[in-house]
Amino acid sequence: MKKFFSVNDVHDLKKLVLKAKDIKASPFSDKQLGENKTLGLIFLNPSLRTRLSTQKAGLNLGMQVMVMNMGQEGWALETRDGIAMDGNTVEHIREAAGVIGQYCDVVGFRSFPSLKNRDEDYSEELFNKFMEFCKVPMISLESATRHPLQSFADLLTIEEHKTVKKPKVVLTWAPHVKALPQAVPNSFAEWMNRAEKEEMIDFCITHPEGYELAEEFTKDSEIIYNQEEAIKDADFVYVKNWSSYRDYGKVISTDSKWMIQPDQLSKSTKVMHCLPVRRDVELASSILDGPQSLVQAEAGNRLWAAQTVLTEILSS
Ligand code: AN0
Ligand code: CP
Repeated sequence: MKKFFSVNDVHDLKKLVLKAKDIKASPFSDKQLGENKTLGLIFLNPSLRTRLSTQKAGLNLGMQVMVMNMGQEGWALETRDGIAMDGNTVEHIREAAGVIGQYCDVVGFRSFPSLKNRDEDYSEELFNKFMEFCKVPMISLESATRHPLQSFADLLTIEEHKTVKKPKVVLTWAPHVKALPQAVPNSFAEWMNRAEKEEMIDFCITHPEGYELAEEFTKDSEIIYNQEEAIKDADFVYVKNWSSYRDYGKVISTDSKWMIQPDQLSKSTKVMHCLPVRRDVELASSILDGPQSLVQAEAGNRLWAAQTVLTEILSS
């Protein structure tokens, strides 16, 4: 594996999940693999789970790990070519990424979308340029349109907790006070579509009208506008807010009826969320604190997803 940006970088999905289970069962069996190798984790935006789990994954493999909150502590980055840098940006991505690539053997990079210009965000210019100029294998720590380490951890969590061969997985929109990226639901849909193709799950999506995600991620997934109908009989309900893709970056509804109530769930339904979660806005605290919640299991699995991806990159 030379990069981990989307599910398309995964050759064999089932094998990758099995590998993650093996690594989870025996986390230190490859602790020589990363000897004398450096992992750089570059954040343009905040993070708790991604930062700590990916750092720990590198340490478990014997890597040296450097973390930089570039958004706060780095020079203001320019990405455009052909302009005189006489404004607020101080350093061009060509120089910055080139320098970081010399110090690291693998680079993880987080950059959220602007949510202002859809074409720019969906071109993934920032991630792609960084990769072009740093010249070492790169891992997405959440880019403008995807969060593959999260989706991988989510699939692992589903595989571990399923009680039927082909569980029903439902992605549901939830209310939020702010405009959030589509990266997590895009990526989840992309991974679940692949898992559905491999007969691992059944997948559908529910959201208010106007919150349709880009078809390149949802493909021909069923979209059900009635949440109650969609989540009925679900084995896993994946809760996430996102802003509109069509009316790009806008919050077009904050309808609190879309926050699932415990009595809407059947007893066997498990509830997932990538975190951070706004309690009693996106998800009822009684669900989060109850036995149906898998949020801690998902966050725990972020470590094994990251360690599996690093193992694949280091051994290729
Ligand atoms: C981010 C998002 O929705 O993409 C990160 C989630 C992992 N969430 C927030 O900004 C609250
Ligand atoms: N789920 C997730 O990526 O969390 P952080 O934004 O805290 O890294």
